[in-house]
Order: sequence, then structure tokens, then C-alpha cells
Amino acid sequence: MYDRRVYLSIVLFDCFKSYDKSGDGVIDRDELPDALRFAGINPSKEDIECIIKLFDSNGMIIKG
Ligand SMILES: [Ca+2]
Repeated sequence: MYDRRVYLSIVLFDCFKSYDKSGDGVIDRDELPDALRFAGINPSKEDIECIIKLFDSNGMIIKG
């Protein structure tokens, strides 16, 4: 029986890999809109800038 958290981690990892098109281990600024659209969000350029500022102050997740 799968632990729900393990399952969600696998789904999230697969999702991340599919949007990390350059394969560098981070979601680039250019890759972020497609990932958000997959989640049902149609981001504006201002949304993208806001997300990067709010969630990636150290540059480890999103490469700007
Ligand atoms: Ca990437």
C-alpha cells in the first residue's frame, strides 16, 4: 500500500521533470508559465515576477 505522501512526491517529481525542459534541475523563468498553466493558472508577466520574488529568494527553485 502506497503512503499518500510518497505518491504525491512521485507525482510532484514527475510534474517537475516534465516542466524542467532544460534538465538543469530548476524551473527557469521561461518554463514557469507552462507549469502554472498545468495547475490551472494563466499567469501574467507580473504574476511570474511576483512568484519568483515571493518563493525563490535564494535562486534554488526558479532561475530568473
Ligand atoms: Ca530548467
